[in-house]
Amino acid sequence: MKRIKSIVLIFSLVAISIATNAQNYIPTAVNIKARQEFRDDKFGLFIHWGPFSIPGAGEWVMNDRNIPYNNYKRLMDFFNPIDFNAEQWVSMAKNAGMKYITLITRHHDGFSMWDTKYSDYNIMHSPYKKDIVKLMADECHKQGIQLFLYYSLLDWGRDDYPYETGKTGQHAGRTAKSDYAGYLQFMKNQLTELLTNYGTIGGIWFDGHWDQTQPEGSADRTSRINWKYDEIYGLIHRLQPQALIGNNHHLTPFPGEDFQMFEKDLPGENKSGLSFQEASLQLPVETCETMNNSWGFNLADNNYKSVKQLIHYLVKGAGRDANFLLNVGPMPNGKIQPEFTDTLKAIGQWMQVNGETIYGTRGNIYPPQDWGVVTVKNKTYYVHVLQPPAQNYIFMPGFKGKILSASGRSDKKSIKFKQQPEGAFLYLDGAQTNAIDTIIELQLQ
Ligand code: FHN
Repeated sequence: MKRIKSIVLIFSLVAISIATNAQNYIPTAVNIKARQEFRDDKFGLFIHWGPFSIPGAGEWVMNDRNIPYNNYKRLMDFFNPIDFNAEQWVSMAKNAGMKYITLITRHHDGFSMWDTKYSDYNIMHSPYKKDIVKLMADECHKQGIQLFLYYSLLDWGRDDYPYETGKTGQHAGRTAKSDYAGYLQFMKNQLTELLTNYGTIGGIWFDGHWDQTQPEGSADRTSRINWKYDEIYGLIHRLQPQALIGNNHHLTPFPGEDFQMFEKDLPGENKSGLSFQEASLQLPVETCETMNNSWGFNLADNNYKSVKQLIHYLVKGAGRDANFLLNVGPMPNGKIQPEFTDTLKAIGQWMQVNGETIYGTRGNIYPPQDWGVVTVKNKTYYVHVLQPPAQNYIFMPGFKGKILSASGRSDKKSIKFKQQPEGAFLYLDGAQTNAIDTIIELQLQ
């Protein structure tokens, strides 16, 4: 009898844990809709900003220079971005053709950019004393652009974060024993604030999981701690079911996540050494990239990418069915440097003319080629020729769909084509070409 009772007990415990487990996460209808809209949006602005911007040495300055946390924290006393203007930032993103903004609310240094009850290390204790998340959320809602919130799972200052097993933040000067249960509760409290006080949120962008794993590419990337994502993700989906959860762990998506992100890589590529994971075919995919080589404001970084390079990244991403989240690191005074604003303006002008070939399209329908990619909307295929071919034609190997017509998108003039069993040929002689992207529109049967 005793044995039967314990078997029943074990079964009940297993059933309860299955029921609450993110493994069984079934996205709600609003979440599925939000995923589709996210895929349609294609282009977003990433903003890395906070007291870490003050030294002008990137957002990792505390870790890179081994600054003890109690010294580093003093930056809060100088963070007074009097030139910050949410209206200007949101307009800048919209004019660049971006459909959403992903804002750092708390990076690895643990500074909270909003009025949080759960940590004194926050914007209300800086001389600025205004809730940045609120200012941005209100403006995003006003201008009709989605706001996603970046939230670091890793914390370089708190001693309840399991820093003993972490890869970074080792010179912060922490000695007390960590306590993940306490830290988890802290994160849940903060996430509850973010998801209740700022209206509708597009999603939560987690980062820092990799602090507790072997480096990317290692055979075993098991986390040294149990983050209890089912609790964290469950909370978010309960508070705002449409909010999309993504986690920059550089692994295949975990149960409960709604989109997958890549960092500094197009899905399927691994130039950064961070992207060994395969691109998800089920979830929306996003890739983020910097305008120079830094996320946070960096006075020494002049490695600016050209407008052409960034448009190519956007187009190549769309061809692979991925959104592009392009970063700016605003200056500590709240202004965004002209190298960034000029580039965004130019991308916006390109998007005004060519956005139709990007927004609402789907990629991965035809594989990327050396000459470029294809984006698709219904029966229209947009052939993006990014590298002009040496010969006078584009060859689309293995292309099977029946082409009814082909025309240059800019001049609408017909383009000669030929279809053979081995693929399609599009002839470019006489076609209007473009130095950034020659777009050919194919109508399919
Ligand atoms: O450490 C961060 C880094 O500062 C930045 O936020 C990027 C953005 O993808 N993510 C982490 C590195 O993987």
